Amino acid sequence: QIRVEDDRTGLSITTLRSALADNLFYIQGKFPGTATKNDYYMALAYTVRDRLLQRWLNTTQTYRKNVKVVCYLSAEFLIGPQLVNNLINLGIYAKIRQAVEESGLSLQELIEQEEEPGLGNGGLGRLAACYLDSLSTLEIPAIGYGIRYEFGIFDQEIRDGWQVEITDKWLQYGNPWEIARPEEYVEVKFGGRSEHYYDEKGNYRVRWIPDRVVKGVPYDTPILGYQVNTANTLRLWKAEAIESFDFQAFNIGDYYGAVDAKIVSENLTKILYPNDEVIQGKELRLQQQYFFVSCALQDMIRLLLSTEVSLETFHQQFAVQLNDTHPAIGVAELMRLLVDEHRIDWDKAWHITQNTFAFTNHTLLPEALEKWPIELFGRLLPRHLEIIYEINQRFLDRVRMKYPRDLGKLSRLSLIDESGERYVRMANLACVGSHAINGVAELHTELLKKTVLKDFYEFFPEKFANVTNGVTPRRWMVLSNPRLTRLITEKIGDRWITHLDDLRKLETLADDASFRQQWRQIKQETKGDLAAYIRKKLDIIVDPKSLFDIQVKRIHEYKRQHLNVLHVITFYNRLKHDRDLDITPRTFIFGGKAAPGYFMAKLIIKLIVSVANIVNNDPDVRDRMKVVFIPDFNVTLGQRIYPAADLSEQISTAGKEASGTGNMKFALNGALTIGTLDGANVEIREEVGAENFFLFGLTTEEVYGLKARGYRPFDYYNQNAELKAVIDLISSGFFSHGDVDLFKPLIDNLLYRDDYMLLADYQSYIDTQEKVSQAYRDRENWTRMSILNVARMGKFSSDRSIREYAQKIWKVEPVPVELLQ
Ligand code: DL6
Repeated sequence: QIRVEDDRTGLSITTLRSALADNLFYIQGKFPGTATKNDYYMALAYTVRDRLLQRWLNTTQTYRKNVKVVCYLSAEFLIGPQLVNNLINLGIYAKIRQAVEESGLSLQELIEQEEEPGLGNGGLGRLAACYLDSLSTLEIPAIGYGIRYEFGIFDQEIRDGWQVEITDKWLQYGNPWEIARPEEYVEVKFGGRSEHYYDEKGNYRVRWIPDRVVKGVPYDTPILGYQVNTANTLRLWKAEAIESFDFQAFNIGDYYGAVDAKIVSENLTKILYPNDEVIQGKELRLQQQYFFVSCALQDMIRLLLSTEVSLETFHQQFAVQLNDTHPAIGVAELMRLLVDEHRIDWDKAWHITQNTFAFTNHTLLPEALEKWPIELFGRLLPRHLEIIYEINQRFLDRVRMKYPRDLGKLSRLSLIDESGERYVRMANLACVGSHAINGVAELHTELLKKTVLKDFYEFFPEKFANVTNGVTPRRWMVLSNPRLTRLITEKIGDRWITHLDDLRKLETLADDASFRQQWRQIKQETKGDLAAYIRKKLDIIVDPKSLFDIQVKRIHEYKRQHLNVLHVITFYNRLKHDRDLDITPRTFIFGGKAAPGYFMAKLIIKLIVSVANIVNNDPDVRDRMKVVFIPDFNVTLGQRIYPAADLSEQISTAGKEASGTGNMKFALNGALTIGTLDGANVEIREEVGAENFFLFGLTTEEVYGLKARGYRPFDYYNQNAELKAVIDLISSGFFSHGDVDLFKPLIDNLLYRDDYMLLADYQSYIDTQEKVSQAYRDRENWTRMSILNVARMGKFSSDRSIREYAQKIWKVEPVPVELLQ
């Protein structure tokens, strides 16, 4: 009997080759002779997507049967390139490679064609992506809801040392991973007024008469779990104009007017705001937030009603997680939908709403707490403002009962900031409208309870919980570090990929010299790959045998890339003073984007590049140090960089970094950490052991204490000759062609303000870096420490985080998917 495989699902090499050729012809419309690499990439992507569809459609089908679904609402999803991840999760990497090679192509070259969807700024968006991966892998029903930005995070170029932002046209050649569902569009209203009336039964009602309506069109991307049938959906919304509305609103025949309306509507989802920790309060941003949240909630209601289940069970059908305050308007929107549109009475609607939402806070920085001027808010969302006032009144009545006459409490807890210009406080709305509130690392949650959310903690202590962040071992190890994955799997089997605690089995191997040799060899080869990349892209030669000391993350003063630079210059000065100094050679590697309007962050990049130019061209220090700024740090580059690190720089001022996740990616790949007691560093150190972690710097309490006593950075400068020499060298124009003004803003800031206490931490940092250098010389022991770091990283799998959310907050269970159709 001859079995013929379906071209779209078959997995034999012959079928895969023929599917690739077919897709090239029928989808890309190309003969092999004229096809570009991108055509081949697209043909391959469609070949893989075909093999995903059965799982995806069966998953969607399974969820129609009354299962509780997690809806993760996030303004950002930084999912990274999809091709390899899907190959790994489908378990067909090797077969596809063979099929591609037998077709005369290089898989690596095709992989490099993929434009990553840069739909996020950094940690918060990447965390959302790791969580989607874990939700699918754990077979938990979930939908990610967000925005399909046409232009994601800008591409970064460095010109003359300065960051230049280039538009990210990630959709220009099409996106093979998404499927548009125009028939499932929803309408979203803006502006206008609310009208209060009595309905046919004499009940008091409110309706919203908007002055503008926009269409939200969903685009779905499958998120396949690792070697399971579950493929959850990431549903991103694109704004479009509603033709009929345009033609009613504008005089018929006013063609240009109608076109303008279309442009205005579509602008809504054009661009991702490129700021992470600072809010800008732009009207379009509030429109974006409301737009995707309204689309998502309407979508959920439609899903629910299509199964003929009562809307009053909404909170039993959906657990909606607010990823920071960006989707917090959802609290008011769900109330509006339930009360105004579905005529559920207020108290019942409030019960549903509170039991639906849970809120994750991702920052302690006051400048990141979102608030919207009342005038703007009321103009855009007049009905929501009324609803927020009503929620506030009822809530403040309870506050008054609990704390009679405490006006301070009342004004701090109020959803409205009335200390000057009036604002709606989104964090307060999220706290009041949710049944659970969490921080993203133990220290962060504790600090939330003591500082920014103190009054809420005192009022609703039962709502608070901690869920420490995690990262997915599929992307951040299996995909990005295939060599180490192979070695580990050879030794302990492959269960660790979904049960990261299994890495503990490596502990005993840390004492095995031949295992250590293999471990070292792999790190060396991976560093060699990064060195080759640096040479190709930047024409800088770095020595893979030197210690790779890496800091990659968004550029921000609190993350203190400039403290790292102070060390680089100290290292340089020491070498210059004593040319025979027996120093451990280092390559200092930096990467990260600065928010376009953040002058100081851009100046820090300029400083790094300027120092690099001097150091890398100074024959006195040749072969002993190099400094590299790798432009355009993104997920794809992260996959190259994390596995190549010896040392991970996690040096934020204690009490400022909520968690960090880069710290986890580095350590999982065998880098040792130099870090402060900040964010999840604290827990990483607890897990890997203090002896395998390079700790320095003030604790959070010491930071607070020193600030309270009156911190005088200038005294540190004055009293520390080596620090003074470093600062003076920058000020002298040594790194800026004699320009003494260039770095003055940065230096003045350090000497006279130093909000992030670099000067207070300088000596401790330098001393600890010296310990790092010494430790690196003992290669056997360093390797031992590296192995133990990896062995003890089990806690930091996003699978563990998702299990905690599922049990503590969402109350959801896995629902395995069977392939029925
Ligand atoms: O929780 C994910 C990530 C944390 O690991 C980082 O420590 C934190 O800085 C980041 N927060 C943001 C803030 N954006 N907002 N709002 O990106 O979240």
